[in-house]
Amino acid sequence: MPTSHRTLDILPQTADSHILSAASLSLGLPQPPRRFFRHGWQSWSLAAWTDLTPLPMQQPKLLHPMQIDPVYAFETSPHSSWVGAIEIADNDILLLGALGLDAHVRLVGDQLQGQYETGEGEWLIARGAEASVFARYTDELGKRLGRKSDRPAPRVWCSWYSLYTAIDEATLGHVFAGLGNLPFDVLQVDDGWQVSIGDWEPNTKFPSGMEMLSGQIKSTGRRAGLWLAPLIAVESSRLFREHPDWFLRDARRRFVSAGLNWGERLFALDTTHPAALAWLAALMKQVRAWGFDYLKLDFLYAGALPGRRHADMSRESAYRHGLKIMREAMGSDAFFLTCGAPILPSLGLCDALRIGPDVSGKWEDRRDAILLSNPTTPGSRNAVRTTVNRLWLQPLVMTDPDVAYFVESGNSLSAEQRQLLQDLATVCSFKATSDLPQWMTSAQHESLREFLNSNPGVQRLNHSKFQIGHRTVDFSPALTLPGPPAGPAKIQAAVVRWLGNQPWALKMLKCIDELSLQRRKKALANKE
Ligand code: 9PG
Repeated sequence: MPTSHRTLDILPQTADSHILSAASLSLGLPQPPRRFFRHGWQSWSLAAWTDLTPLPMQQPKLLHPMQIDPVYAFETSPHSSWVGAIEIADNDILLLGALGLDAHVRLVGDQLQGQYETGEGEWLIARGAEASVFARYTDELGKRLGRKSDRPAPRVWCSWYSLYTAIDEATLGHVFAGLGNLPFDVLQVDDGWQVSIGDWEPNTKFPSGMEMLSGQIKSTGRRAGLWLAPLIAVESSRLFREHPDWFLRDARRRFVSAGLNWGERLFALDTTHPAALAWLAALMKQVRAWGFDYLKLDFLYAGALPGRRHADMSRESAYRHGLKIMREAMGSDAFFLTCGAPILPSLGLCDALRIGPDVSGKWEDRRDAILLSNPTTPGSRNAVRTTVNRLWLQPLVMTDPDVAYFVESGNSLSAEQRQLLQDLATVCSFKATSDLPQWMTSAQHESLREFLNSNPGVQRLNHSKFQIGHRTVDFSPALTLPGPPAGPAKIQAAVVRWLGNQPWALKMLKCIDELSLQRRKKALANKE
């Protein structure tokens, strides 16, 4: 396909916008901008307004495939996936946004540049107030990829942030009973039920099987939800051992890394391989047959990693093809939440999309945030920051900000920080928690009930401030980025960065996490 480069020296006037086609595009800026809006590739990757100095490279590098677009990890200029924007002056924003897949934006000197990885595609160039340029962008994306359905988001209880992988039949049964008549629409079972990542059968902690588990949830009048990560497999899984040909490889025929988690290397399914696609469709049908109709499909970025594929397709088209096959197989009546998902290629095919990294019981982890310069790891401040910067997606998809906390035990969040997460859920119109009823005081139980039942009016006052009912809520304490390590922290950072890139050190961390999980489980058993 012939590819074209376009150069524009005259910017659009305020409140003006236009669409043009080009493989690559350069916009000459009259003066250096004040700030740059960068948009991370997948759910967990950073979205934020930053100054123009390049961000320090986030660490560990071993986790890049799992946290950012690994192709652009070493970019030195400010970089953004699909859409970038600059602030020229107060209320004067210039947005450059791709309307197709596999496109990136960067700021190089006095030029805002856009580039498609393959072929030519459309670009929107819009100038005006932040809210209006992003509204123009979502409008055009909606025409091409699809818009949000009218159904309201369900209110979800999810097992992850209280129990992590320490779930089993008895513990979940106890929790479900304890939730009583709290107004949840879905009880969602997260990671921990499966034999292995890749082998999606119930493990020995679920001896009565998956139909029993979904039946137990449905008997309370709610929908049953299940977590799966269908596009990855760990090295030790049967799936990977039996079907190595279904997995992505690089030009030298080595398996492409999809990151490292659960103490193992992760590999990525080729979503253009016919047998892999048939397996994915059968898996979705199996999960529906078990009785689950709220599916949280996670670690989906793996389908769009660079590599050699069975069919010659761009990486994000290949991912979108896989997603479409899964959507068709699960049925349009299933509720489909995508997580760890590349943003643009997920639009129009799922009901809801996680738009930030995981929350956690910590506001900010010093090791991750400062020593490793990593804004994508689980942490509530990271989650609020990226989620607020992705609210422009709201007309296109239900935006999942992750769970809010109501209990005081098991987390170190302040009352204000817990409130901020609850307010973010209200702003997103997506309410979820993992709190255990056994850990709630009666006052916390009632405030959770009130939160789930309430429907206050929400009005955005500016980028970070919202009117929620009668209260004004300001998310700005979460939006800035911590600075690079300084003074003695520099030496600490060098050591932690080195350790973070040793697979054995990451495995050791996993063991430490596992020990603290066991302690949590014991504490839980003692409360029962
Ligand atoms: C289950 C969890 C939960 C959670 C998901 C996802 O290392 N990482 O960068 C990393 C990020 C997120 C993550 C796991 C690892 O969590 O977002 O809600 O379902 O998987 O394992």
